[in-house]
Amino acid sequence: MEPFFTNVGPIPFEGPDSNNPMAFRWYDRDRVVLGKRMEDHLRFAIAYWHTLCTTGVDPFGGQTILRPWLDAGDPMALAEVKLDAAFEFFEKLGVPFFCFHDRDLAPEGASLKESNANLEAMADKALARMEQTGVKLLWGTANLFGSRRFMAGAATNPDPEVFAYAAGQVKAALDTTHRMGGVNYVLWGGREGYETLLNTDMKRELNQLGRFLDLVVEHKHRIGFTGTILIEPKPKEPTKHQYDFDAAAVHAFLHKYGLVDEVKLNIEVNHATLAGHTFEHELAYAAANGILGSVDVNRGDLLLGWDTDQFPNSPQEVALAIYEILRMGGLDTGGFNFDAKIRRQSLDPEDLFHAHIGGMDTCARGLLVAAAMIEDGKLQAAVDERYAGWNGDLGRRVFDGSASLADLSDHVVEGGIEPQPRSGRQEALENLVARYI
Ligand code: XUL
Ligand code: CO
Repeated sequence: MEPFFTNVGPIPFEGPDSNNPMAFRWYDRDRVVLGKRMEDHLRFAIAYWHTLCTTGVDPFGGQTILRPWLDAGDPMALAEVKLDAAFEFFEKLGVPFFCFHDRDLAPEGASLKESNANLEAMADKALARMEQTGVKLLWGTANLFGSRRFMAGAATNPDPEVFAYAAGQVKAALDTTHRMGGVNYVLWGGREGYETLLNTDMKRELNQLGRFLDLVVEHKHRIGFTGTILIEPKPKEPTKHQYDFDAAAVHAFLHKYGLVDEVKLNIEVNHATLAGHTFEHELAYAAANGILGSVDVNRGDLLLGWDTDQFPNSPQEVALAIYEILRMGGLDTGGFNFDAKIRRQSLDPEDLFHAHIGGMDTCARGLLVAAAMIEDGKLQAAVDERYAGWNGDLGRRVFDGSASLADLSDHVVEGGIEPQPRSGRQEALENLVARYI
């Protein structure tokens, strides 16, 4: 096998003083932070679709990024060339995991049967590379949005034959993920939404989506897959309105269909911001409700209103997100998947290394900052102090059911109570955060 990334060797850790662009300055995988190795906190994964398949195409222009496996030729032979480059990249970068869509690992065939056979064959080849390199699978997923047949949705399609086709595709992708030792399976509903209510029966579509998820969970148990099923919320793009809009919408959906104990969330930065939230808001909401599973780490662009999927580069932003993750005890089967792509003008194979090294270093710095925030404990102490009143008798009576609405009224009226507002100290806390950066 000829190497593809001929100008780059394994990426070493050289520390913050290094000027070597092909070295980590912060990501030191064996460094122990809060009792755990950095690698085990962050569980980095490479997104096969962006890292290997990005062509630079945008709505105004075609392919700019050239790769041998993107040339014309026998699709299975090209998929293998791509696989070799992928594992060379994973190994040189030193990441523990990758993630894939069925159709970026193996090409679509002339029928579902043929596509499934392609996927099986490529999974065998991937498994061999996984054994050689020790790189593992964080999650697999099915592409239920690219093909023309899914233009009106997959599970939410008006045609039950499309629902069945999608079911068949997910079955194959989940079976394959299981066979490859994947520790999660992701469902991102790329076209599970609508363009116009004029042609949409929303109630029916939601029931279809609930039923589909039920079938996936049932199949997971049938085959003995012990990984986590994850839904990835996104408010829009490609659809005008997507049903799995944000963490709160998915949480309500899981409750309605009785799946809240079966399914968790994969939260993505740029999806959170498209929904009008911060990344840490989505993480905090999911963590507060026990449904945080994994993250797709990337960033958007404040001045562009779409999903730009750029690599993270702000340690402060990432630190606030990791702070939420650490506070909930860390990701269990989840990890940090770089659902991020290089820009249209980033043509060189080396640009892929710069992108991932920067993203990994940003997350590593974010982890160190978040760990300092936890160890110092001042932020948590300020929050504890703010709510301290709830630990008293009144707070206890509200929650143990011993105080009715009338009792609370009496408490205030008879006690002549006038609550005294206290400062929220936002600026002081923001300054405190700035000290850790
Ligand atoms: C699309 C997106 C997907 C999912 C997997 O915005 O984030 O790549 O992560 O289908
Ligand atoms: Co994603």
